[in-house]
Amino acid sequence: MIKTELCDLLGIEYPIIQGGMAWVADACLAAAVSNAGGLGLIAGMSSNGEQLRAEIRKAKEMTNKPFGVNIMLMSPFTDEVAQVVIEESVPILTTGAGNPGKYMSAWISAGIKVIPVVPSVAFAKRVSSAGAVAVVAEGTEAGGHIGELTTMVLVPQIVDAVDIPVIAAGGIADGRGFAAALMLGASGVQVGTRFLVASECRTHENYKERVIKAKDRDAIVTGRRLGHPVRSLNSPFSKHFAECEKNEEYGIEELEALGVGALRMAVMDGDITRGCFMAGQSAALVKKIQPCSEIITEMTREAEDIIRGAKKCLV
Ligand code: TUI
Repeated sequence: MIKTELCDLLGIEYPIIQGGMAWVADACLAAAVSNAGGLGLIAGMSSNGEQLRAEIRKAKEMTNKPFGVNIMLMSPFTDEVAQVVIEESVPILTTGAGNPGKYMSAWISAGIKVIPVVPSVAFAKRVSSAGAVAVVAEGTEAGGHIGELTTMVLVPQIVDAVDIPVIAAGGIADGRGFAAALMLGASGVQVGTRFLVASECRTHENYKERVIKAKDRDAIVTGRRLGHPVRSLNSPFSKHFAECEKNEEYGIEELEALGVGALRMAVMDGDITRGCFMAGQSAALVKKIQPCSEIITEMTREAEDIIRGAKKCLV
């Protein structure tokens, strides 16, 4: 059995947390992951305060287990969702795509456990000093908005730099990645891409099919010129975006406008031409649609077997 300090900290059975994927991570997915013994998360990104409140209340109806909310700090609704999570007594928050500093003391005073996603050692130290209970060290293999360092080098450096549990993210989609993350010193893993194809996940069937068919080099990065690189699957949208990005005639605002709504069109409508299918490099490791409980138990069983078998390397 795999049990780490993260299990006690968050009140979960398996040290696996689900990525708070914008438009994707709703109450149904979060409750399914939490009911399966991991930590489910609702994405605050895609909703305003009242929509998020409704989603939180729905999740409370669907599970008695702990679940959390991810707050995407580039969202125009950040101030209101930051307040709603306090009013709704959400026990755990992850944050992404920015510095949660200005909200930390209010969340901590409300008894919320805050777990920022961090792309660097310096930022991990900063949020740890500000009262984070753990960090998600997210490597550039991840889907969506990403940093520059790989999971392999980022995780051990952050483990060395902070005294709080480190959750590894980016490129982890099976028991091998899970076991490797624990060997790097992580206390748990965050999994996004594999949950994109969970049976309980709302992503359109075209999106699930794109993830399942993805090959090793299909998850590409665009948006570097905008200062917020995004990893998504090769698609007519991503090709067009990449071409416009190279073309100096396109200004920053025009490029920003190109991306608006593209993720929603992929998730909700399965729009193959206009949609942006965010996914990590681990898409190539994702083979089939499965319930969240099966994903979690399979990853855990594989990791346990690998860790037990690792003794064969010792002579
Ligand atoms: O946030 C994510 N991944 C996301 S958010 C998202 S929604 C979206 N994003 C961009 C365009 C359109 C829609 C899709 N995927 N992951 C967590 C994450 N946080 N990755 C990197 C960071 C990060 C980056 C810089 C965190 C902090 C930071 O700097 C803080 C500072 O002040 O130095």
